[in-house]
Amino acid sequence: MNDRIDSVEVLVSSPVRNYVTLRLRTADGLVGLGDATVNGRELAVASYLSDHVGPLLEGLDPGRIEDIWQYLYRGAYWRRGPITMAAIGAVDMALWDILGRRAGLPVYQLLGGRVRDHVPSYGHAFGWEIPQLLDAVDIHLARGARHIRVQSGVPGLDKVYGVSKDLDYEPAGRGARPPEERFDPEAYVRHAPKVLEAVREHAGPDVELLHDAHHRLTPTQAAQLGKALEPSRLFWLEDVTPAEDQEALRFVRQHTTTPLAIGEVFNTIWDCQYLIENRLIDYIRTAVVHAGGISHSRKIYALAEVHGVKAGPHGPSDVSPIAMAASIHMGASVHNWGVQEYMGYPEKVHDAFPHAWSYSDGVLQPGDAAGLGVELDEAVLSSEPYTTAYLPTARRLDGTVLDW
Ligand code: CS2
Ligand code: MG
Repeated sequence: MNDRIDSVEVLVSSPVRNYVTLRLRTADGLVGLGDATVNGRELAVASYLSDHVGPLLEGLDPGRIEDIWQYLYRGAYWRRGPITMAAIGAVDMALWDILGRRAGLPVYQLLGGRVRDHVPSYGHAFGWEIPQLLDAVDIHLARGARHIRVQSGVPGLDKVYGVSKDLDYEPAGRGARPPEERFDPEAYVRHAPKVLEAVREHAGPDVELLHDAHHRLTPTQAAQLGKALEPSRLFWLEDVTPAEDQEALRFVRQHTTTPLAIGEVFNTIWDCQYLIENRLIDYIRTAVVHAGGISHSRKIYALAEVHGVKAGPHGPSDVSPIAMAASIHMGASVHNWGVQEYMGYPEKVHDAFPHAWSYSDGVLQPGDAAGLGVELDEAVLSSEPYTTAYLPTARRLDGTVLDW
C-alpha cells in the first residue's frame, strides 16, 4: 500500500541549540515532522526513537494516529517519563503533519478550526538590576506584547536562572558536565516582590506579568511569595514548589490568590490529573513535545476545561519550531487557552526550520500551510556538530543541590 510509513529518520542537530527531529515518510512521498527534543538528554530520546520506535512504525498506516499512540504507550511495558513521551510526542506530531499534508489543510483545521483570531503569547524580559529589567520590559511593550515574563538578579548572588547577561534566549552550557551556580531561595523570596512591584509601577495596570520560581521554594516560602506578590497582580506565578509534591500546592493555594501555573516537566495526563481535578492550579504548562504530542495534549486540555483550568504551554527555545507549530495549531483551536510561552529563537534556528507560523505584536499565528507548516533546511540544520550541552545545576549557599 503506497500510503504506509516507509521511512523513519531521527536527526540530531545543533543549529546554535541541540534539537532532535523525527522525519517520517510515506511510500507515496508525504513527509511528516516531529520534535523530540529533551534538553540535555537528546541522545537518550534519539536512541529510544531509532532503536525502539522506528522499527515498529515501518509499514503502519499513518492515518491511524490514535491507535499508533495507544500502541506505543499502552503496548509497551515501560512507559511514561520524558524520554518515552517525547518520542511518542514526536511520532504523534509527525502523523498529524502527514494527515494535514494529505488533506491539504492546516492541522488547526483538522482539530476543529479556529476558536480565536490569534494565539496570545508571552516572552521573557530579564535584567540583572531593576533598571535593566525595566528597559527590557519596554522593548516587549514596544513590540506590542500584552503578556511578559519578568525575571531579575538577586542581590548577593552572581548568577540566577533565566537572567542571561548577554543573550536573548536561555543558553545551555556546552561541555561534559553542567555548569554550577549558587542560589539562595530566602534572598530570592525577599527580593522578588520588590522587582514585580517596580515592573507593575512602570508598566501600568494593563499589561499581564508572569514570573517563574523554577521549583525552588518550600511550600511556606511559596505561600509567602504568592501573598507578597498579590499587590502586583500577576497573570501567573510559575513552578513555585517541586512538581512531584502536588499536595504542596494545596497549602500554597490556601494562602494566596496569586494564580498558579505548573507542569512544564509533566509528561502525561496522569501527572496533571490531581492538580486539575482539585483545582489547585490555574494554568497547566505541559508542552506538546514532552506530553505525548497533539493527541495526548488535547486530552489534558479537555480535562482542564472541565475544571476551569487553562492551557499555558511551555515554549522555551529548547522546544523546536516544529513543536512550537503544533502548540500554536492547538492554541488556535482549543477553547480553554490562556497563553503560549514564546521565548523566541536565535535566527539560525528559524533558518534551519522554515515555518509558516509567525510571531508579531505579541501574538502567534499558525499560518495556512498544509500540516504543521514546518520544513527542514538540512544544510543549516547540520552546520554545527552536536555536542552535549546542559543547563546549570544549582546548589544552595551551603552546597546542597537545589531543585531545577
Ligand atoms: C523555563 C525553561 O521556559 C520556562 O518556563 O522553565 O526556560 C526551562 O528552564 C528550560 O526549558 C529547561 O529546558
Ligand atoms: Mg518555567
